[in-house]
Amino acid sequence: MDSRPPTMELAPELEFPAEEREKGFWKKLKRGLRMTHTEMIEKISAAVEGRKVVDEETLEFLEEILISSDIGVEAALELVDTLRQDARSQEAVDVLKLRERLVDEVALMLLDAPRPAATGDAPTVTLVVGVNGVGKTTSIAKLAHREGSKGNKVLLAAADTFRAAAIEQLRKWGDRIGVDVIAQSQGADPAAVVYDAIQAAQARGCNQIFIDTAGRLHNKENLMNELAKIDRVVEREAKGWHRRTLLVLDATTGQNALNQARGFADVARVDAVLLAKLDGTAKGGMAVAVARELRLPVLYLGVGEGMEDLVEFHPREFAAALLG
Ligand SMILES: Nc1nc2c(ncn2[C@@H]2O[C@H](COP(=O)(O)OP(=O)(O)OP(=O)(O)O)[C@@H](O)[C@H]2O)c(=O)[nH]1
Ligand SMILES: [Mg+2]
Repeated sequence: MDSRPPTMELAPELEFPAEEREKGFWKKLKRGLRMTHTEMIEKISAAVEGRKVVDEETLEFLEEILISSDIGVEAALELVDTLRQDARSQEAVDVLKLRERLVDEVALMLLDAPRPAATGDAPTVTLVVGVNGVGKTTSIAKLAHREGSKGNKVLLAAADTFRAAAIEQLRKWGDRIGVDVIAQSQGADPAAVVYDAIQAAQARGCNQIFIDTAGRLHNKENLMNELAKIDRVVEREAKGWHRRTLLVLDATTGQNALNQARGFADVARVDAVLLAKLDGTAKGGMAVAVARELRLPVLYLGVGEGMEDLVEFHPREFAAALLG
């Protein structure tokens, strides 16, 4: 049975509200982080082997391990520094406590990162952006499925009009999850598709719209204009709706994904990140770098190719699955 997170001594503010925990949450999160977790734990075990206390040499190994997990240099140095201070003030830190300390510190770090504005019950338009192949369309399907199962009425907008196959892919997902897809033909103006989608959503009483976009970043100006145009349509047509732009990053690309995020932040407002393909990489530490270095809230994690393979991001659970 693997449905509950391990119990650990954590500050009360790190406790995870049980009512938010979905069925299978912990299992999916663990599965998504398995490669990262295994690699980190193996390396940490090797670094502390034969030692009883955390000494300076262990701390140096640890620093390398943390950096190689893609949590970012800044976060790695800060974590190691905290442990160094522990070692000074308490004379000796037991190696058995090391992982517990790391879990706590990583969780605190993530809790300290910006959080997205609460949407309450407001109907929401989510513009989903990201470069080619990062997992936008699949993630939209997962989000739509998730919202649908919570009782929300969802509509998808096929605003990636660049390729006919992209529209077809979204339609297929729509059929599979039982959600309407608003589309025009290939080459149509993406903003016009979004306009149609908002009208349809209002007519059909939908309260969640997800907009699929094309992932071309090679021409920044084009992309900027396109996203700005979509944004104007949403602002004008979806009055009273909550608007957000969700950036999808491919976790397998590590530091490269962080650079993509910086690129997107230059051309559009980015409110939050969905970190996809966590299941296929040992670079799961990236979520920390996104929160810490980019100062962007991570909202969701993609942990597989199926419609159920999505988990909400929660700092304490993430830290526990990463290092606990
Ligand atoms: N393992 C795994 N694969 C994923 C995940 N998310 C997406 N994929 C796969 O990544 C590939 C690309 O996904 P898409 O959703 O088509 O990506 P996209 O960003 O829409 O791609 P473009 O529309 O071409 O820009 C597909 O084979 C997906 O099944 C994930 O969380 N885990
Ligand atoms: Mg796509």
